[in-house]
Amino acid sequence: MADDIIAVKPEIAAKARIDAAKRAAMVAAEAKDPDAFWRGEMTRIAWMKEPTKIKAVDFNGDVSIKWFEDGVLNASVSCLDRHLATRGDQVAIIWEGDDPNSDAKVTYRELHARVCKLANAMRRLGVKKGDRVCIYLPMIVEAAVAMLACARVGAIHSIVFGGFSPDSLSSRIQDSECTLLITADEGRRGGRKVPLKANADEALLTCPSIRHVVVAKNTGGKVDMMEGRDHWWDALTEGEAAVCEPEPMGAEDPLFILYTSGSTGKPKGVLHTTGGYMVWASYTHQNVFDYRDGEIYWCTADVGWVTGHTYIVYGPLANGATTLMFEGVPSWPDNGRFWQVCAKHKVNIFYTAPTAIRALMRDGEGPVKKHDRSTLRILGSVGEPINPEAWLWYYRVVGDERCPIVDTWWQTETGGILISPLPGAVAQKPGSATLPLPGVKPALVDNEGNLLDGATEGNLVLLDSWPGQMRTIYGDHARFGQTYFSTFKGMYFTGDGARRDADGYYWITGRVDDVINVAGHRMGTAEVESALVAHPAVAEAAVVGMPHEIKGQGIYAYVTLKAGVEATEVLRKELVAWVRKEIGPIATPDAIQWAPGLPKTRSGKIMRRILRKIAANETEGLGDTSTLADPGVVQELIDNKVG
Ligand code: 6R9
Repeated sequence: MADDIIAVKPEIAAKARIDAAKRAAMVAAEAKDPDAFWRGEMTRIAWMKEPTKIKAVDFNGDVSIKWFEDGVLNASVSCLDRHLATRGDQVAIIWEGDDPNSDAKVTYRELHARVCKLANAMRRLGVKKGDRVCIYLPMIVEAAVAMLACARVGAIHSIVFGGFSPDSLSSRIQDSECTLLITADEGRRGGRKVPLKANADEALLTCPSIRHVVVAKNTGGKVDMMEGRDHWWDALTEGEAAVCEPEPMGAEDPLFILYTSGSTGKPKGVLHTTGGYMVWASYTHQNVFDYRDGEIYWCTADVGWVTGHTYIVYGPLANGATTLMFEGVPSWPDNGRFWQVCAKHKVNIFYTAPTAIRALMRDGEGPVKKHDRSTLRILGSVGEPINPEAWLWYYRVVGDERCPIVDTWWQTETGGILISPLPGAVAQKPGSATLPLPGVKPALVDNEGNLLDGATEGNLVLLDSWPGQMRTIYGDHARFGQTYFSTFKGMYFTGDGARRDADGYYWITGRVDDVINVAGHRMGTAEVESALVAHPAVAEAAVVGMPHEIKGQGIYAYVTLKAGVEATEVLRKELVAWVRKEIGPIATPDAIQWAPGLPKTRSGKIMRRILRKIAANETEGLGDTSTLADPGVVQELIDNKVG
C-alpha cells in the first residue's frame, strides 16, 4: 500500500506549467549552467537594478551564502506595485474570519494603499532601513499589511506566533532588539479570544528597545494604551498618503527574521534576505502548485510560521495570486469548516498540514461530502511526514481521486519548498515527498558523513545552495556554521533523516536531533526542559517526543522533583499549566512521569535514546545500557510509565 504509485494523469500533464519533459529539461539546464538557469528565473521578480552576479557560496570556513548580490529591489514592489497596471482591481487577499459570517476582500490596489499608509506612518515614528520590527498579530489582513510595510521601508520583520506567551514574545524582541511592535487588541480562534495586547504589555515590561507600539482594533475588546508609546493603527495611518517611496534594498539586505527551535539552547533567529528569498518564493509557489492566473489559493498556516510567510504572503502575492487568509480553526463551528470555506470561496488550491487531515479523518467522510469541492484542483501537505493512510484519505475523500497531492518537504531555514512532486510531472507515492525541485541537490550520508548511493537510508543533507536558503542566525554567525555546516563538512545538514527508494524518491522519516514536531510545530526539547526546571519544585527534567495519533508527536516529560517535594496530581497539573504559561499552549506536555532518577552515562549525559523508547512503549530492545551510571533507573521508569 505504502508503495502505491499514482501516475500523473495525461489530462493534468497536458495543461500543467511543467510536465515530465519540461522538468527534465529544467534539471538538465540547471546542471549544465546554473548561473544561466537562475539568471532566467530571477526575472520573475521586479528589480530596480538587475543583478549581474548570480551566486557566491561557500559552505566551508566561515560559511558565506550570497545570491544576486549586486541586485537592488524592494520585495513590496514585486508583491504590489507591479501588479497595479494589470490586476489592480483583482482580489489579492480573501479574508475569512473565525466567525463563518465574517469575511472581506482586498484588491491589489487597496492592499497597496494600506501598505503605503502604514509604511509612511512607520517612517514618521522613526523606523529606518535595517531596524527590527516585531509583529504579534492574529490572522487578519493587517498581518500581511504589516509585513509588506516593513519591507517597504526596509525594516526587518520578526513575526511571533500569536499563541506564544509574553515570555516567549519578550525573549524574541530582546534577541533582535526590535524598536517597534505591531499587535492587535485581541485575536479570535475557535470562538475564543486571545489577549494579544495584554500579553504584549506584560512582555514589554522587559523590552527596553521598544519605542512604539501600533495596535490594530480587531475585536474592540478593552485594552490599556500607554500614552506616548501606544498608537491605534487607524488613527496613526488616517492622514497618511496612499503612496510611499519603496526603500532600495540590496539583494542580500535582510527581509525578515523568524525564530525557530533547534536541538539546543534558545530559539534561533533564522535570517532571510531579499532577492534570493523572493525568487525562491515565486519559483516554488508557481511551480509546485501549478498556479494559474485567476485561481483561488488557500494555505491554512498561520503567518507566525514560515509557511505563512512564503505561501500566504510573499509567494502568492509575487505571483499575482488571490490568497485566502483564514483566522479560524478546522474544528469550529464544526469539523466541516475547511470544506465549507472551500465551497464558499471556490478554492482551487488547498495547502494544509497532516495533523489537520488526521484530526478530520476521525469524523469520517460526512463533514467533507456535505460541501461542494468541485473547484479543488491541487492539494498540498506540509509540516511533518504524512502517513500513507492520511495521504490516501486526503486523496480519495477530499480530492475525489481527481486532485494530485503535493507533499512538500522544507524548513524555516530553507525559505521555501525543496522536495515535492510537481503535479504535472512527477508520479506520486503516498507518504513520499518524492523528488527535489530542479536546482535542489539533496543527498543521504551516514553518521560519518560518507555519501550513500542508491536505495538507502541516512541523514538528509543538501550539497549545494539554492536562492531561498537562510543566510545566518541573527547576531550569531558562528552558531549558524556550527548548527548547520559542522556535522557534515561542506554540506548543509537538515536535522532530518530520510529513506531513498529505488526510484530515487525521498521518504522523510523525521528529525534525528532533539527537535520534536508537535502537530507540525517545531519544538526544542531543551526549551521545554528549561521551562520545567524554572519551576521551584523541579530538580531536573528530560523531554522527548512520543508517538501521537493526531499530532504526529506528543511531548513526554520525565521530571525529577526536589528533595522533600511530594509528587501529587495537583503538582502535575500545575507543571502542565506552568509550561503553557512559560512558552505557550503549543508546548503543553502530553504526559509527565515522575522520575526519581534519569538514565545517565558515567559522564552525566542523559541517554535520551532510552527515554524515547520508554515513552514509545518500545522497551523490548533497549540496546546497550552498560554505559549507564545506574542501570536500575531504567526498570523503575519502565514500571512507572504513564499513559
Ligand atoms: C515548513 C516547515 C521543519 C521540519 C523539517 C521536517 C518537518 C516539514 C515535511 C516534514 C516530512 C514533509 N517537515 N515538511 N517532514 N514531510 N512534507 O514545516 O518548517 O516549522 O521549520 O519545520 O518539519 O522535520 O525539518 P519548520
